Amino acid sequence: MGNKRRTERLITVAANVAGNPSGSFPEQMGLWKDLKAAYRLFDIPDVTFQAILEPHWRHTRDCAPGRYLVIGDTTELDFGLSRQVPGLSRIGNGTGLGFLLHSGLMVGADSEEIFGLAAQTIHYRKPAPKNEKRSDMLARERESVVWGQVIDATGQPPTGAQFVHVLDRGGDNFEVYAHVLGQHADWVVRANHLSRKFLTPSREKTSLKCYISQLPVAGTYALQLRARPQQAARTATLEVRFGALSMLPPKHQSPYVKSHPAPIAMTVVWVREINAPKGVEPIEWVLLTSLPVNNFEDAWQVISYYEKRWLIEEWHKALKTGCHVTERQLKTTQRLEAMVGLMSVEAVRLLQLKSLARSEPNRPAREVVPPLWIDVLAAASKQSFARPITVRDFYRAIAKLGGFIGRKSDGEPGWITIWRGWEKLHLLIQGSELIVRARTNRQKYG
Ligand SMILES: [Mn+2]
Repeated sequence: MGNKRRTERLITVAANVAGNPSGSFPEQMGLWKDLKAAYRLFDIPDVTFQAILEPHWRHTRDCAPGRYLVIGDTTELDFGLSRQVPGLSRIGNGTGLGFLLHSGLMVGADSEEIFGLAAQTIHYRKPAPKNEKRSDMLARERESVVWGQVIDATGQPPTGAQFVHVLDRGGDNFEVYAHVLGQHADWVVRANHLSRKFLTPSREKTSLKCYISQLPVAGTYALQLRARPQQAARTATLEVRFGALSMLPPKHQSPYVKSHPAPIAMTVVWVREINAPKGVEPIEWVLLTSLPVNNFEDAWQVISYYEKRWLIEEWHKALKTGCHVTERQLKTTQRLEAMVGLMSVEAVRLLQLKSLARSEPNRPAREVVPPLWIDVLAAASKQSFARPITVRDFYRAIAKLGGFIGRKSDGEPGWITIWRGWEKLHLLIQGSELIVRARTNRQKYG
């Protein structure tokens, strides 16, 4: 942050935030002097979104050898139309006021381990000028550039590591693939336009839709789908096809695309649900990838990578529902951006805990959280644990504190109960610390 005092202040602010992620800023800071100091910190020109997050991004990217997914996506942070903050831009069909946050979340390719954020950028939507000519529109910087910016900021993987960028349809863009190639990385991206013309291995121009329809079935697999609102749980049977092709450069070219004039080779993987029950929209994904696909197992792996994309949706939920970023009453865009920076890391921590509860449920909680938290939680939830508390026990006990009942039919706890429980736990921890302090004082002064 430029000097030691500021950095220490930031650490104090972050620790206060961590204690109560869903609390308001005044609640999180507790004391008026701490709140004022936090606002003062956020007003220093050097204390930016970028400066707060840079060490976290660097630490995430500095990974051990292995394959990692960098799941990229944009979320709209809408602070509400009534907000008097100069500099916010119209979002969500003009009904909101805020900015776009584009993030790359790094997770293990073969585990669900959450490593953190590899890179992020904030984007303010610029209104299109009235009566704009088409040529001007194409020349203007488009919103899609954020994908390339985050890919470039993620950069080349360290020695022995491989980055696979996993993107939804918003990322299906020639320019995006050129950026990924430029960073010696790979991609799995959901195709956006099935009518788009590709070059087949026999150098014919054909639409993606035509090309995939004549591919042979490589294999089928069964997928267990959890129940969702208005949809019962079911086992879906999925058919998988794959084939090689090349994407042609677009007709309208930005200066960046002009430097990558050649078609880009890739593989299409098409997965489609067959015999879906009536009234249910069958699952269908058309995925484009740079990873080698030679058989059904390879294709299945590509699909499994895309299936992990929901983790970034979970992170967005953690940031919005959990950390309440859009309800925070800060008065400048710089303060709002800095707050989103702090909360970004906090949301990663909460997602890590949730993911650990699923991937390593039997790991002793003691290895993940401070012992005091476990003691307080065990006492508060009136549970006697016969064995050392596991990550899963800990997680479910927090959810129960937040109102989760935990019958078999309730499934896994949702974010809202988790936040409520987390908040209560931290109040209890603060309370227990106050008692210890009060007792010490009584002993001292009698
Ligand atoms: Mn998206």
